[in-house]
Amino acid sequence: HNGITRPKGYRVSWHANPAVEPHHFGQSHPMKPWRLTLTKQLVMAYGMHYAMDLYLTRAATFEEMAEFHKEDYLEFLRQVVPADMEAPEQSDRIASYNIGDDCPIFDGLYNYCSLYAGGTIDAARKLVNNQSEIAINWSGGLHHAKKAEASGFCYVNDIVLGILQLLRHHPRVMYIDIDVHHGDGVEQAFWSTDRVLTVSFHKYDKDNFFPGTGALDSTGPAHPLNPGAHHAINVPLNDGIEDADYLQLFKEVVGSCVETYRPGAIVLQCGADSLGCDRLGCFNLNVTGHGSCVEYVKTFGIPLLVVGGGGYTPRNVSRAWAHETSILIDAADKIDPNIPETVAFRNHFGPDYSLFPPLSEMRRIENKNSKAYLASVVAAVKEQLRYMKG
Ligand code: ZLM
Ligand code: CA
Ligand code: ZN
Repeated sequence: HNGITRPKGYRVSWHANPAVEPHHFGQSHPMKPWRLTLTKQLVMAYGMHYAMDLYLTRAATFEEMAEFHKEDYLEFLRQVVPADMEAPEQSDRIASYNIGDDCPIFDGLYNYCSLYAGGTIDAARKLVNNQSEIAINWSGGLHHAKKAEASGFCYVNDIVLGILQLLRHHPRVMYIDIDVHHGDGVEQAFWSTDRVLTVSFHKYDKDNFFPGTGALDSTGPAHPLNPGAHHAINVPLNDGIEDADYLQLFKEVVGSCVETYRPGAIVLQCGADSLGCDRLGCFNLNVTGHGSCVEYVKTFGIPLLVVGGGGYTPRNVSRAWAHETSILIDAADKIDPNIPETVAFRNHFGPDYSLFPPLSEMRRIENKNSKAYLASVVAAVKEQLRYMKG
């Protein structure tokens, strides 16, 4: 075959179930599971699947999801149907679980949630069992879901479930989140423990950008005797940040965190809504800039669980996640930047048919992050890490 062979490098496992892809959130809802189909088509057209162990993931069981979520909430997700949205006797429960326009009830909802959660749980177990060094589940990364509440297109928090698996073997796990939104659900789940260090980079505007949390001084529980104190790191950003500044910031923050915290495993959420031209995002990152963050995390050589997340311009989401897959298998230099003639749905990648279109120039949003501001954020994080060391 003409695929990519991987003489050395890490063992990489790919965890997916195509049954996730046809689920539909409803007309004109920004979240499109179909972007996973597009990603897989790109990965396969480049032959990257030859360089990974491929696993068809199973649905997470009710009991597995109940390791984080409340049973009554999971029971609700399991039995609710779209028609219940109009049933008055259900309206209290629907409201209490935060079902609505962002998180609608659609056909197969429970199946969708259990499939993407099963993928992340399986991926974490592969790492723990030493059967893989880098495990990828692009259908996961749904960082807003709470114990008993849906939020921001997320119903079940697969990341929390994956981290709980990793914590069975690793004393410390680091979570890194490059989605344009704050990783609030993961932060909240591990707020009171020092066994997980959460680090989120995000657009922050308390009143005008979802979810409104993740300020620089939101660093963990206020009480110094709470073990979680100082173990939440937030990197709030303004509109329009670009590759070079983002990467420098990312390296300084993540590098210092890894050095200080010495995690046994890393979970990296690669939300692609931080790319330029995203339907919901407001940053100016290119596919290469986003990918450089993944490449940097890989250099630590620490067992790595990679998940997806947001990303609302499907052609760019698939470009980014295909490029990042190539980085993880050490094949980025063997990838033709011109998208292969053979790829399915090739029309989506026109008119440039490039893996690296100039996203930062196509809808440039004014960069509101001064060098001085970014330097002050780095200084604050380094100060926080001094406290963390105790
Ligand atoms: N309205 N339809 C990121 C999650 C972001 C909360 C404002 C709902 C939308 C958005 C839904 C078709 C991740 C909010 C929004 C309209 C209250 C958000 C359905 C357009 C549509 O056209 C839409 C009827 C919808 C939702 C835009 N929602 C944009 N931004 C955020 C949630 C998830 O990327 O971080 C991880 C996967 N919600 O701003 C409102 C305040 C509900
Ligand atoms: Ca984030
Ligand atoms: Zn997002």
